[in-house]
Amino acid sequence: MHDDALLNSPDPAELDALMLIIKSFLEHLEYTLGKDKYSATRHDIFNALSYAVRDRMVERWLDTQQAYYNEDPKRVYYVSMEFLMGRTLENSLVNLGLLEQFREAMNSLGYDLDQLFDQEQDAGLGNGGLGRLAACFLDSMATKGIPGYGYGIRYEYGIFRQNIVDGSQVEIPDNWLRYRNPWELDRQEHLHPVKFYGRVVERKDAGGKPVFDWVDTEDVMAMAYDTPTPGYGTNTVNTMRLWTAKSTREFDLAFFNEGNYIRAVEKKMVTENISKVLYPADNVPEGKELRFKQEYFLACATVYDVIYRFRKTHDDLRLLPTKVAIQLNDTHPALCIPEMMRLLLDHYRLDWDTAWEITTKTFAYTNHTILPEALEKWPVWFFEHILPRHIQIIYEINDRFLAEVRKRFPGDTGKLQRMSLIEEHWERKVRMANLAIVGSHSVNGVAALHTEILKESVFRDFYEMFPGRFNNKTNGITQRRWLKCANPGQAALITDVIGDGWVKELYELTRLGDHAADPAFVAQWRQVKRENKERLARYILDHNCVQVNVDSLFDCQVKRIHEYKRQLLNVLHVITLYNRIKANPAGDFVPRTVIFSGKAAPAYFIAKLVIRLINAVGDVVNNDPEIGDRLKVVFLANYSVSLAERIFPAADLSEQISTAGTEASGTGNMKFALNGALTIGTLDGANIEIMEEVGRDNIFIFGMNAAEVEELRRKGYNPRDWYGRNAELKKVLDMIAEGRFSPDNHDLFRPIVDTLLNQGDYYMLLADYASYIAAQEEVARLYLDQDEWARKAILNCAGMGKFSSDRTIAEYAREIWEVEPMEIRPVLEFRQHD
Ligand code: IMP
Ligand code: B1N
Repeated sequence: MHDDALLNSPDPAELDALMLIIKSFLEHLEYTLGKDKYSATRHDIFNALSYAVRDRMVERWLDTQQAYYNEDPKRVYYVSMEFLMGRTLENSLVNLGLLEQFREAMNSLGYDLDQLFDQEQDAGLGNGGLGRLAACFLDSMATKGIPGYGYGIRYEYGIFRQNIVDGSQVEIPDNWLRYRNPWELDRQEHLHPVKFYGRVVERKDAGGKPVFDWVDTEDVMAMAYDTPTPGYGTNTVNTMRLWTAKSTREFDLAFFNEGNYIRAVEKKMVTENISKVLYPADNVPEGKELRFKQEYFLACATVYDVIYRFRKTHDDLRLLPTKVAIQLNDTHPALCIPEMMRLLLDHYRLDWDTAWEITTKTFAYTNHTILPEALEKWPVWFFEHILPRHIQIIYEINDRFLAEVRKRFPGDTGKLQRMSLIEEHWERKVRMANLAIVGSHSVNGVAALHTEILKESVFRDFYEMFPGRFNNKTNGITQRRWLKCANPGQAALITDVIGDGWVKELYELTRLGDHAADPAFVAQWRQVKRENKERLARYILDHNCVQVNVDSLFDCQVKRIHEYKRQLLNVLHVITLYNRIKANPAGDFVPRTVIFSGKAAPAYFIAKLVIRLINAVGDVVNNDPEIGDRLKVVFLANYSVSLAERIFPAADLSEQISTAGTEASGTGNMKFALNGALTIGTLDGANIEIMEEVGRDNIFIFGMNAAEVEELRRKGYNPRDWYGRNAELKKVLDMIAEGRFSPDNHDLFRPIVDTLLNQGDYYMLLADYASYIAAQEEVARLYLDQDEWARKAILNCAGMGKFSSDRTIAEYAREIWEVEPMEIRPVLEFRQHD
């Protein structure tokens, strides 16, 4: 042990606190994990430390939950198929205000806290923005003192790990629970049955009213695991409750009694498969039966739990909406709506109108996408087969709803067809968005433009019918994780000049604006960015064996690989730069390192081919001696929350180049700007609001806006016109098509060029190409003036106040949930650690 630091500590109270931390850590190492200093692995050290931290969190957690029980405030349930939490240790220490104490305690034992942070596996129970938004919201709800819960599924396998083999994505299962998850507590007593299959039997009750019994079902149990989610600088610690599937005892008995032991065990495994794996598709729905069962599994267990908790202190279910708000994170948990109706009707025997009023007043729905292919629709036969009672309820909702539509818009059969919850094609389907809109009192988009598009086009009929239901809640991110933890250098520099108020109130950053013209501050800012770039450069060397120039412009596009996000447009620019250097090898070029990272859905052929193309272009460019360090292209494997935390702080340029009108909001755009990157982007999603906040002069906007995209599509877009008219563009596409980047297989990248030239270039890369290239030239020009670049970067950071998820959550709380923040006072009994 190296406890000199301890012995030197002047303050006896401080010393006591450190001793308690050390004691707690050592006790967990010995008693919880059964290890001594000879047998402990680094992972054991990480786990023992995490348990010591969790203990301190649990005290405030119990206080918080007890206070909720005693004071009975209105609670919010954020229901989501995804929670992309990433790592927990550092964020918890920061939120609890214990980072420095723990650093010192671990130091005195000879451990470097930052190295221990790197031991932690990401909790990757999400695909991308939608899942990470849910995680940021939990942080902000606790920080704001909102009585909130996250409800989701405890997938045994999170988002796959991505390896790059010969330039291609290879998916590796993410067995994240293998080394235990120290943050969760299993709640064996919270075990709810979830029914599937079977049939509905109608009978009459004593009063002659019809009763619907759902019988002969196959039941699965949902068991709860709770993870405490602490707020920053408050005593509030909320709960994330994730469900895992367990077979029932009746199930076990029935099957094991058949005498075929192996078959019984097999059946048991199939049942428990429900929570086995996260579906890895982002912005495309997965029409699989297992996914449908997952969605109902979450809905059923959650609604049961919500009502159970409400009924601990209330009898009258009509009061539910005064005590409960349920926010649906897209339509994935929308089966909560018919499930709530089923319980109220069949179990609590309320009449339809009462049940419907309770339901619609309780639910609110957030839409996250306007890509038509991403709107969920489940075949009616899935319902008939798996949820026979729910389809009856959905038909009834639909009949009553369509009757209302008929009354409001007589004779408009087109409208009836468009608004029906049922799509009548050769395969009848339930439109989950229509169900969610009809069953909620609030429908929100996630950025101003996105909400306008919902109102004017995607859900236009619904907006006409229920104008008051639609509202916007522009996304945000938590500055605790995305600045304070991820970028300690920049965070400390900011705190030096404006204090640390920004950690709780991000609008404080406005005051940075006064320092943007201070040469000393600018110099420090540049120094911090440089150190972050050096750190990322080391990572790139270690993982990609590419030496990058730290003085080059770090040009980053990190996000899921999707055609609408247009990574391919970025590649076209890279090849253009390559050609320009080759054509003029002695010319002056602003050196760039173009960094890509992101996963493709395993079945998304073109997205995977784009990954191959990026790597193939990298092979050519990076190994061309004539190019030198003026251009490098790297693809960082396995984009994840923890890799994102390394990339954002090191970025100079943030690529937000989706076709206008396709990216609902984006949140990576906010993370980059907060970390002092300038944005090159289209007028899409939250980019527009970022521009409004940082000023038109401090962002590189290019390309068509959403109206122009629509207009061009209406007029008829022919990508070949653009190809023919722009020699540089033509050359780039010809190179890809002719196999310049695939010498061993000339046709390898043909399909990519085909999507552009022969399949209509749906996302209009060719139409935006020239404008993009021009904007990139402006970027390069500005980068020549490093001080001016830094000044604009500072102004970007200063303008990020609006994009805290604290602001977003405050708006949800006030305008949708009608919940009040509640202060948690510590209860001092039974305390071990204070
Ligand atoms: P939960 O919301 O059902 O998970 O309960 C959370 C907390 O509410 C518990 O940890 C207790 O502090 C409190 N609580 C729940 N039920 C009771 C009760 O019957 N009496 C007193 N406190 C309760
Ligand atoms: O949600 C984010 C937004 O910032 C992004 O713009 C948006 O693309 C993203 C089906 C989705 N929309 N839809 C999904 C994810 C998984 C899935 O199975 C759809 N993700 C988004 C947060 O608002």
